Amino acid sequence: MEIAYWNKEIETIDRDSLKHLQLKYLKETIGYALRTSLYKKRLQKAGITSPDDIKSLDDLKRIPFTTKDDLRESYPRGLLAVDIGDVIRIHTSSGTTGTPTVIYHTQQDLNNWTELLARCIIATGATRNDVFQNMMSYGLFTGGLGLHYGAEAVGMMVIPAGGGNTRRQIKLMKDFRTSVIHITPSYALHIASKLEEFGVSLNELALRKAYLGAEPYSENTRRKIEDLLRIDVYNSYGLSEMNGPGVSFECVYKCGMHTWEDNYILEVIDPKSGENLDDGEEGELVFTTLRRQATPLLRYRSRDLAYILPGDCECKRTHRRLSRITGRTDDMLIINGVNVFPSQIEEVIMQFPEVGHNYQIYIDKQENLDKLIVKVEIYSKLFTGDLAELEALKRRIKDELRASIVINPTVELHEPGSLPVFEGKAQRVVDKRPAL
Ligand code: DLL
Repeated sequence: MEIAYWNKEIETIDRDSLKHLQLKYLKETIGYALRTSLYKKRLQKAGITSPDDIKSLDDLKRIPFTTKDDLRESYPRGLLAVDIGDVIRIHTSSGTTGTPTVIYHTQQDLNNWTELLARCIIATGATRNDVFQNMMSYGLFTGGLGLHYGAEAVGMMVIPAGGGNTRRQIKLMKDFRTSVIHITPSYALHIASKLEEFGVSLNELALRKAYLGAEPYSENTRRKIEDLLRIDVYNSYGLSEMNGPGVSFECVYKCGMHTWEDNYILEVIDPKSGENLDDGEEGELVFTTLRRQATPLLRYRSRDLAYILPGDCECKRTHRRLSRITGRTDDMLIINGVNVFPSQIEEVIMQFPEVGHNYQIYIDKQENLDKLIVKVEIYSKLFTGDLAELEALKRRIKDELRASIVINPTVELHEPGSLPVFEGKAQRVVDKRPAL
């Protein structure tokens, strides 16, 4: 098979040269990190006051981990390493409470990110002649704009459709001969189930490939989507703290996701002890940015569990491959690709004086899409009152939730004592989605 590369030299670089490059970039990154209030203190404590204090990649272990809480506590500018005038874009993502995490980008940061996505796209065998329909939402979420610029750099015709509006998505795919889609697994299944309803057959479409990510899915789901849409599905992993998509992506051999190690140092650690694990051992993924100026992050704990696939890939790329994400070490939920922490929901509903002590977060599948139902107990006297008042309360809770978690939940009001009570640790989340 003829293998195409976007940047063959760097994608197939020998491991020794790659490590050399990592060290050079790590020193540069330390230089940027020392300009932020958070890292200045932390690095000094670890005896690192200048990039020259980093002599080898092993010195990375002297640096403490960075957590999502660190990002939240540094909001809005504690991790900004450049002049605000040099920042040209920000992206944010949800934190465990109302405070989001923010990543700033310089022009060079965005150029680097675009380069990574161009590599990913070419690695899947797509070309400039493909028509790319981006069904990830545009905005602060990184799935939309991230792939968008990568696809443009490759020279594809980009349809920036964004998420939702299935009828229009299908019409766009048909009218413009879309050949590559970027989409969450759940939305891909939903679209597949709707083709018939909208009177479109697969023969009228020109689909070849789909890039799926932003939420967990299994090999079986991949095969199902490949069969239903008659396409090749490629797994794509990323997180907003590491730019977003473009961290790890499958090549045409679809045997794990190459992680661009000239841009990220990837460590797999035992989540309990923090010790580094070997290739093949499952643990928490920890990333260090190597090419980011505006928001360098050192040893960021992703909370995602996976392992590195030992051995070489037939595509000759030397950047190591990640397994599927096998789980998380925290309670973050991913609902139709959107990350939600139960604590965010609790924070919103407990603002309402009408709300009692108990609530439940219930998630299920409906027409292949995730459905979120927030069940809350309210004080009984409210049930004897006006129905319209209850409806208004429900709407207010729903609106506040939507504003906070960017998902439109169904809100149910319940009488006190009607939701399950737990003597020990409350089981607030009931996730009825089929196992992966
Ligand atoms: O979801 C970035 C992204 C967009 C990746 C589009 C791929 C495609 P966040 O919103 O910060 O960023 O969510 C990151 O989503 O820590 C994982 O738990 C989960 N996740 C992302 N990709 C995958 C995947 C984007 N392929 C969080 N498989 C991560 C399983 C994934 N989980």
